[in-house]
Amino acid sequence: MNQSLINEITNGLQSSKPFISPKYFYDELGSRLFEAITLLDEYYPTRVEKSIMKMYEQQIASAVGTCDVLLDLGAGNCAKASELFDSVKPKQYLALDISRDFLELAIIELKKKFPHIQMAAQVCDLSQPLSFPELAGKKKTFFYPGSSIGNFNPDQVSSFFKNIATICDGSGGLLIGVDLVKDSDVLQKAYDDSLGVTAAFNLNVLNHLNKIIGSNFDVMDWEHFAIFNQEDSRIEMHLRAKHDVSVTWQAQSKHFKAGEMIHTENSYKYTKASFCDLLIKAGFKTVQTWTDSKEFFMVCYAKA
Ligand code: AVI
Repeated sequence: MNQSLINEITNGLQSSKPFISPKYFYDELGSRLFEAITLLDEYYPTRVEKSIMKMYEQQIASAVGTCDVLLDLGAGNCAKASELFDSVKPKQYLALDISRDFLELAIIELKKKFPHIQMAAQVCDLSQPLSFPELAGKKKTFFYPGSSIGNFNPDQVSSFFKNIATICDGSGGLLIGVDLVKDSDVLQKAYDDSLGVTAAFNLNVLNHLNKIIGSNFDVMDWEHFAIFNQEDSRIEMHLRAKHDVSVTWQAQSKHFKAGEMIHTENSYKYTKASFCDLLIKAGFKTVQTWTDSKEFFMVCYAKA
């Protein structure tokens, strides 16, 4: 067992406001449950982002131009980035993701379809600073779709954008999708769907922790809770104890009273202006934006 992971998770669970990092959602089952979420009617971001990418394909292609390296942040099954290959014409494709599960298989399949592109997969935690010294001097396009940026807090977003702008070093840029502020009912349903897929995704993090730290969480003791926090402009996901629960792991134990919660995820929702402002303040020179007709979601290209 990796002691630093155990310490990190222990700090979260033993905190006065217990939390689990959302990066622990993505074990094999978690990745599949997330894929299932993206197919739900209520979970509009994936569908709407896809429609924006399709509707403005030409404009986006001419804004982004071609590049030497396409860096796919949070690549998953690599399907979204592969749609860009024809327009961006990368010589090299680097797929990064926290979970190895889909990544390597997806790359093997993609290599068959695009043998002229040099491809590599790298497991990577995007909450840590990125560095690609081996790519210095190459024109880089970073691709970060799906509003995964919403799972960072605003301070982390600023550092993340500065990190990318610095790596770009005056050429290339960042093509990114972000979910926008909207009616709280629509948001609420997207994170508390009628089939309970999001509930299963949220609860599964406890099974994943049991494997990582040897804890004895029982998902039957917990329930999914999602709420839109207007003030902080974010959906919060929590796990709420259905009754008093005691959990033990390693040499640790924690008692949760009935109703006590573990915070598992924030999903920030931005306005068009606030998001562009963050990109410009981080050092990008210009930002072009595309949205759907209801302004539910936005795709941006920030030029370095
Ligand atoms: C991965 N990320 C952008 C999703 C989101 O919408 O914040 C994760 C998710 N959580 C619940 N449903 C989907």
